Amino acid sequence: MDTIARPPLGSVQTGLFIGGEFVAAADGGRIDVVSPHDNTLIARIAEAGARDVDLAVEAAARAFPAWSSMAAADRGRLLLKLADKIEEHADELALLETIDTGHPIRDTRGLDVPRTAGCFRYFGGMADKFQGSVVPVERGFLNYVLRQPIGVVGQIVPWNFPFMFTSWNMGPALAAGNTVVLKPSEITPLSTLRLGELIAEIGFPKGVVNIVPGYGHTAGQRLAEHPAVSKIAFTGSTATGRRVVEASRGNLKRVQLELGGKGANIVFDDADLAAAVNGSAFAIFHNQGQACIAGSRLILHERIAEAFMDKFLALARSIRVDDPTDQGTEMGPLTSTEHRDRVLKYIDIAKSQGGEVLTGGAAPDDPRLAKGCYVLPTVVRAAPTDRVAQEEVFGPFVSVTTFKNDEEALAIANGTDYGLGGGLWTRDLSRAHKIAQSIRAGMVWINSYKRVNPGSPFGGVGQSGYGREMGFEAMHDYTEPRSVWVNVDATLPAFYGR
Ligand code: TXE
Repeated sequence: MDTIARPPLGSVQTGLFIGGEFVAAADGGRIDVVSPHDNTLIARIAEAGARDVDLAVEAAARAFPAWSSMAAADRGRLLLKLADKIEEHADELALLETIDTGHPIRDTRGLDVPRTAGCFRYFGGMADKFQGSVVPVERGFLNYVLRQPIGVVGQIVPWNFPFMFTSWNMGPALAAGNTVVLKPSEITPLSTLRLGELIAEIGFPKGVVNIVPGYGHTAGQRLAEHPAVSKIAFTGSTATGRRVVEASRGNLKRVQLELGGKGANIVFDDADLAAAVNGSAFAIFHNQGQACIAGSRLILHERIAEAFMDKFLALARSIRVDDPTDQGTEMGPLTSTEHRDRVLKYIDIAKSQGGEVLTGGAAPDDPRLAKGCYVLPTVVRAAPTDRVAQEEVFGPFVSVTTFKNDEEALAIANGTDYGLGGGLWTRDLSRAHKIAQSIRAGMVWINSYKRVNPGSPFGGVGQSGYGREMGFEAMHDYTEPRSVWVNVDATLPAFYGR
């Protein structure tokens, strides 16, 4: 690394990872990576431009024939080794992710890193278990369906869970036999570059994985439009997702979109209140609210609203906001100054529409945190149609509203353009399932929130995108079906009579 702000970081490669080597950018471009804790420079890395993306795609295309024809179990074994390697380096990777993103160290150590290893392990095991099928067609014919890898896959990853999302993208793509060009966010590239080093150490064939940090409008745009890329997977904002769809038109590549969300979190009057308060706080404040599935709209039954809010506000005010490298920190800074400013702007927007800030609504006044991107846990009473209850704020910012009956709760929950995650808290079994089936979302949690597992499909509907990550769904999405017909014992009709 060129610049190391904190000694425990050690050294991380700063080049682009193309064809199994770390190389400088073709035009020598650099990106400054800064700490969200105090905005000091952490590293200066190579900036991929369009030319570098082209080189990475060429490397991936060269690697594709051998990788896709390798025994699936051998591909799986490499992914399993990668999972082990991540666990061996867990402490170092957690610290790197914390310093780059601002996630509290207890979260990167307890969630981000183990989930990343777990995802690679899941898809390592999946590689040789994912099967085609035989279709019962007419007598005399055998019809079987192969699941073929798609080819070179482009993946554009955001800054909110950079390490974990890298595994969500790479895991199924590689297990299915595709080769990958992944563009991490320009804001948080470090853990993914370190992953590139581990991939090289393990002995993945050169060019199977290529990592090209760069800006969206240059490197991201080129990857999305590249004629030799057969599928583009994008995680990010709905607006940029639309641009990716536009860019993908040229070669009609497959597109998978995991976009924004505005998670409804409904608390019914028969809920276990203590559990609902705790779960709802995790739903919005974990990762500083920078999660597409965050429970950013609290929808409370009017009978329990006051009791719920007393406890919820007390909990929100007690959350320890501090330096993310400190073991006791519960909430760190947002990941960039630009994003912190965007979140703070929503506090003015809320007020301008009559919203009432019940707690937070500002940066902490602790002088130790003054240079960082910190925002206090914020709770705002707002009408369901207000902008803060409709638009993705993507910070530790939750809007609160009340309802009178189940129908009204559901109407509020479904009253946005998004449809990613949603939760509900109740002891009534039939209500729980009924509402779960009626919420417009890709994932619903009952008496819980924000659970994910590499086996369970993840993705959204509406403006939250399409396609699914994780599980068998992801393997389907990273393969093409090929239907093969065999005449085993059929007399063909004489179409032409001769
Ligand atoms: O996202 P962008 P931004 C939402 C969240 C946040 C908002 C804006 O609401 O406040 O988006 O964040 C790459 N072609 N989410 O501006 O622009 C970019 O380099 C190809 C939700 O950071 O979507 C980065 O790698 N790629 C979310 C990635 O897209 C382009 C995660 C995300 O950036 C590109 C992040 C282009 N023209 C933000 N422009 C989630 N779903 O979890 C940018 N990129």
